[in-house]
Amino acid sequence: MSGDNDEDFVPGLDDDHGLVVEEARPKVKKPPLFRVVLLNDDYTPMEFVVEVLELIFGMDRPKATRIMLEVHTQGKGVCGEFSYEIAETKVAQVCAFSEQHQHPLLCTLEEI
Ligand code: TYC
Repeated sequence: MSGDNDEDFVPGLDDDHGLVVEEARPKVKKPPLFRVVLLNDDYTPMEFVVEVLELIFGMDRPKATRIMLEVHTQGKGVCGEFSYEIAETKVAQVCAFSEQHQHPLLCTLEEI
C-alpha cells in the first residue's frame, strides 16, 4: 500500500493531506543579566564590606576579601551576575544593611 513505505517519504508532504506544516519555533530570548557592582568610598570599614559580601552574596572569606580589595584599589568591583529581580533585591539589601550600620557603602546595577 502506498504511504506505508519509508522509501515513499517526501519532505513537506504526507499521505493523508498532501501537506505538512513545520512546527512553529517560538522566538524566545534569554532574559537579560545584570551585574551588581560595589563602589569604593573612604569611610566604610573593610571588615564591614567583607561581611556584606559573605552575607548577601554568599562568598567565602577569601573571595569576599579579594573582591573588597579589588573595590578598594580599583574603585569598583563585581559581586555577581543575576536576573533583574535578584540583582535589584541584592542592591536593596546592601543599601538597607549599610544604612542600618550608618556606612555610606554604595552598590549599583549594570546591564550586561
Ligand atoms: N576604602 C575603604 C577603606 O579604606 C574600604 C572599602 C572597600 C569601602 C570596598 C567600600 O566597597 C568598598 N576603609
